[in-house]
Parts: sequence; C-alpha cells; structure tokens
Amino acid sequence: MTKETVVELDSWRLAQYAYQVPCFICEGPNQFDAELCRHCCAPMALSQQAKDPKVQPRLIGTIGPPGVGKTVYLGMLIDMLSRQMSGLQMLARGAFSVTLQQSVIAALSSCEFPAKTPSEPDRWNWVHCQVRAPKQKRPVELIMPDVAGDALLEEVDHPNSYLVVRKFLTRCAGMLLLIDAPRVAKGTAEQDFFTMKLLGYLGELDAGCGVEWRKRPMALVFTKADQCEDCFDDPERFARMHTPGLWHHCQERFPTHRFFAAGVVGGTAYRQTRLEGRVRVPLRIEPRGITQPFEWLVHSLR
Ligand SMILES: Nc1nc2c(ncn2[C@@H]2O[C@H](COP(=O)(O)OP(=O)(O)O)[C@@H](O)[C@H]2O)c(=O)[nH]1
Ligand SMILES: [Mg+2]
Ligand SMILES: [Zn+2]
Repeated sequence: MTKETVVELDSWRLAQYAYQVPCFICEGPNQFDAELCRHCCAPMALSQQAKDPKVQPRLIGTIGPPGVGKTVYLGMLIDMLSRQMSGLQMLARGAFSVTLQQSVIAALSSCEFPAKTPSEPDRWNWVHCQVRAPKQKRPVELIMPDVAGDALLEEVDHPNSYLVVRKFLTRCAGMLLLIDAPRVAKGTAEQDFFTMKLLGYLGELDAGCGVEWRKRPMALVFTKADQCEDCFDDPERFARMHTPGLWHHCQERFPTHRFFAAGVVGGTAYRQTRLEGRVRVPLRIEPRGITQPFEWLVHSLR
C-alpha cells in the first residue's frame, strides 16, 4: 500500500556550504560550521566574533623559546587583569578564551606548573578579549594565542613550516618577547641566540603588512625573575650585562622597546613523581611585574 505524502527536501541545507567564511588569521576559506580553520587551525570563532568592521581586533604575540614561561605568564596575566578593579581591565570574549586562564590557575592552585604546550596548533589555547584602560572611552579588542615554543623554533629555523605562526606573527600589532632570566644569569648564550634569531625572523616578515615590524612595540620580559633578584632592580642593566647581543639588536632595530622583569611564584622546589621523575613545583604564588609589560604594550600600540 502506498500513501501519497509530501516529503520536504533538505537539500537547501547544502546551500549553506557554498558560502565560505574566511579565517581571521590566515584568511583561508572555511565552511560556515568549522570549529578550527582547516588551513592553520586557528579557532573559527575569532572570525565570527570579529565581524564588526568598526572594531577590528589587534593581535598580540607572546613568544620565546620552549620552557621560558609563556603559558604560566599569559595565564597569570589574564587572571590578574580579569579580576582587578582598577587600572587595565580585561573581559574574555567567548568561552574558549577562558580555558588558558582556567588551566594555568587550576595547576598553580594545586602546587603544580601547567603541562607543556603541545606543538600541534589545533591544541593551542587562544584568548580573545576586550581590554579597557581607565581613561579610554573605547575598549581595545585583542587576540592572544599561547603558541608552543617548539613550533616557534621550527618556524624560525625552517620558514613556512608552521603557517599559523607565520601568518599570526606577520599581523601582530605588538609583541611580548620572553627571556629566561635564571638561564641567562648562569651565562648560557642559548637564550640570547634564540631571541636574536626571532628578531631577525620578524624583520623579514615585513612584506605585505601594514606597519614595518621595527616600528611595532616590543616588551622584552625576563621571566622567572623570582630566581634572580637583581633582574627586578634594573631589567635594562640586566639585559646589557647578560644578553648583550639582544640588547644591541633592540637598540639598533626596534626603537619602541622596553625591558621588564616578571615572576609568578615566590619559590620552587622539586617533587619526585612516578611517571615523570623529578619535576619542579611552585611553593607559593607571588606574582610580581606581571601586568606592567602588558600595560606598556597596550599604551604603545599604534
Ligand atoms: N621560578 C619560576 N619558574 C617558572 C615561572 N614560570 C614558569 N616557570 C617554570 O618554567 C616551566 C615552563 O613554563 P611554561 O609556562 O610551560 O613555559 P612555555 O613552554 O614557554 O609555555 C614551568 O614548568 C616552571 O618550571 C616563574 O614565574 N618562576
Ligand atoms: Mg607553553
Ligand atoms: Zn586559518
């Protein structure tokens, strides 16, 4: 027995796939319902949130060698700015923007440091936020990813190996460049070499982007300064003494730069674990100099 019924065709749904949404970072076309860009793995939510042509988000890079403290610094910075009642205030846009802060603070509050950032871009945390300065009428929209140091290293050594890193750094409006203070104080030159390589790489990214890289502001932050007190006293002098190559490079090539010192913890100890062996753990959280580099950077943005 056959019944005559009207069956509604669902093919109209396919029409939505004909319309491609450009990725905010690499501008590659993506389907409207993609979660991550299929070209560079940046979250497609950034494109949705940045639809208003009047408010275009600025990109801020937090870069440095693996293990320098990027994840811990960024997580703590966002936590402090989103809680403080005076000075710069930050408001996360989108649920994904809270994940970095949440994971860093959860680790620190259980007396651990967060796990190493995976080198696969689809597992990085991105933060899209509004930052409001006390005397500014309009908030500034910023996008800040927590990039893996290994990926940065790979892209600097072999350009075009990490599309997302290249596209992102090309469009960055300002940069937080992190340097491991205790390591440079010990006299190892590897931090100095890496940062100089990175600055050389940035200088070559100029083609096709607005402001020349040398004119963009760069905050150079000595991390883990809780382990070398003299770095807090005068970060500029510390740079001249321990990273002379970087110091000269900045004097010559980056007119808008400043050195800072920051520390997230008040002391560290070692814990013996079954799986990872001896791991460093924070004893207490005692943030110092965390917001100053970021405040300077936001005020120096062109
Ligand atoms: N003493 C001290 N150690 C830190 C601090 N921040 C990070 N560390 C250490 O540096 C390691 C790497 O930090 P992480 O943020 O994961 O580095 P990333 O690879 O640059 O993201 C941590 O596991 C800690 O052992 C800090 O403020 N003070
Ligand atoms: Mg990390
Ligand atoms: Zn993309």
